[in-house]
Amino acid sequence: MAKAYLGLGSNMGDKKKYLDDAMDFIEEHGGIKVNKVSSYYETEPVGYEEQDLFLNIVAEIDTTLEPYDLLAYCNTIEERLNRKRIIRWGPRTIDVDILLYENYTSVDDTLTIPHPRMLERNFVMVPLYEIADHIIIDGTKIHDIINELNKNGIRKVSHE
Ligand code: X6L
Ligand code: MG
Ligand code: MG
Repeated sequence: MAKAYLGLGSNMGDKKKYLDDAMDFIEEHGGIKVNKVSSYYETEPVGYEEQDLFLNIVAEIDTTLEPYDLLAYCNTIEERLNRKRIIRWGPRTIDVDILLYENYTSVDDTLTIPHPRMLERNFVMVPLYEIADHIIIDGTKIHDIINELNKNGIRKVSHE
């Protein structure tokens, strides 16, 4: 079994429902066991700013899937939840990213692990730190990455 971290985001329609539906698809896969899920975070859009706020979460999984098979399943979830790619970095019903997969590193047109520029993105690092405060990424303790990060534009939300 490999330990991996997934980052999920939504900024269209019922954002929480899209995140929860995506987590249901993840949980129902026989080769994936969900260990931990972060709180929900409302986050300001990064990259392309003329769009709605995002809701972001991070999940820790154990999986028998190899990285490319896990990626294919993430893409299947995006298709099932009707993701359309119209504007680069634009609005989406759901985005499911592989952030980390064991200590695997891959730089490839279809899959880059760790996820590109994740260390600079508070909408990834803050929820990740909540559920994995001990991990080391690219040789740096997550605690040290978090300390250097600007935490503006991110707010933990309680949906009851
Ligand atoms: C310069 C150039 C600086 C590009 C930043 C950052 C591009 C992030 C794309 C960038 C740049 C991205 C989410 C988001 C996106 C999300 C929030 C991306 C891809 N996804 N903003 N923006 N949450 N808050 O999940 O991450 S688009
Ligand atoms: Mg993505
Ligand atoms: Mg993304």
